[in-house]
Amino acid sequence: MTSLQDRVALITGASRGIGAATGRALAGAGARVALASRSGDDAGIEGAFAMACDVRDPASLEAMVAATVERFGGLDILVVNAGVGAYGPFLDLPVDDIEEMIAVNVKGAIYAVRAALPHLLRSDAADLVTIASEAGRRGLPNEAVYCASKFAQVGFTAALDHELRERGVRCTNVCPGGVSTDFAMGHGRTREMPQLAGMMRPEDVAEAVLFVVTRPRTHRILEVAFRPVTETSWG
Ligand code: NJP
Repeated sequence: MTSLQDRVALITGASRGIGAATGRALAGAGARVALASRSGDDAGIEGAFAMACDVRDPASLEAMVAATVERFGGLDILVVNAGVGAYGPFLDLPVDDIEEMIAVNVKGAIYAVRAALPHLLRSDAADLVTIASEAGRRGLPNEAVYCASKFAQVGFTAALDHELRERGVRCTNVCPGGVSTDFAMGHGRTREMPQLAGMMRPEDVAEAVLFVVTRPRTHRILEVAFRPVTETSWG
């Protein structure tokens, strides 16, 4: 396992849920962590740098990255995690929900990488980790636009792997099934849905991220996919 001591990690969508758990895991392994979210909450992570940042706004991402580099002296790990979801039959989805999923999940991922990459390229041990989804690996019922946004993330990160690995930046898609967070509650998802039975914990995803970024630099993990053993009737 490679140490995270002195490595700097920026995590988007880190005020709660998977992003906050990932911040705790990376900080616990010695990384200095920068936490981006609209609220700017530090999720109670001691020593973290937290700042309000809206990933729908490229300028906000540029400011977040600049402040992180100013605070910690560089950037080694970017975890693209901020995401939103709205579920239901395609024609029932309000336009606002469609716009929000594309703005946060697709454009937010692209502009986060655009802001961070010049600094990752200066690192001698850089990782880009995208928290995509099982919905980025196959089409799922009542998730058409969410799936489209997650397929976009998976394709973006997988394509960047070709451009970046020889330049020292490893690119990984992390693709979990249902995780027990606030995510999409009230937007067509309920905790009782049979396909979400036995949802995983945010810490399970954080451990996957920690595993990915602590691999020896001799190899890279392209994709980590994992789902609850208890899930039923999933597509
Ligand atoms: O979501 P949640 P998760 N700009 O709702 C922030 C994927 N995933 O942790 O801005 C900046 O608990 C928001 O903070 P705030 C999913 O697609 C999930 O479950 O202050 N930040 C909060 O910190 C997503 O990509 C499941 O409100 C923004 C965070 O994002 C990732 O995992 C399954 C923002 C969301 O916390 C994290 O989801 C799966 C913006 N515009 C993949 N908008 C699952 N939960 O089942 C929101 O396969 N945030």
